[in-house]
Amino acid sequence: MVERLSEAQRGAMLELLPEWRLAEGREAIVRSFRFTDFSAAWGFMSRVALLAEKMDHHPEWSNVWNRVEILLTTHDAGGLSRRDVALAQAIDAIGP
Ligand code: H2B
Repeated sequence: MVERLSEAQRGAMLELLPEWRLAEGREAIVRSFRFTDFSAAWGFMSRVALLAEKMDHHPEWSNVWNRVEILLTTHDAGGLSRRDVALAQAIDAIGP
């Protein structure tokens, strides 16, 4: 079982992840990406999907043509955990 971060830990986490913001209405972080076209957006999503599967931690996300919205939270913890931080950092390293 993965532990939910404390409020202080959440604050420290956000400092590590300047591109991410807290979601409204639920304990989660979100980031929006914009690419040149659908092909670039889908390529990015494919890379994130392989990473997520390897990390056994999966995003809630959506895509509209060149835009990708990613929301991270840990369902097993009922909020944010270090797994969200790890996946967010790995996603940041991929792109756009
Ligand atoms: N992804 C996310 N975002 N939160 C989880 O709690 C989670 C997951 N749990 N991916 C994993 C899979 C769990 O269900 C499996 C059994 O390890």
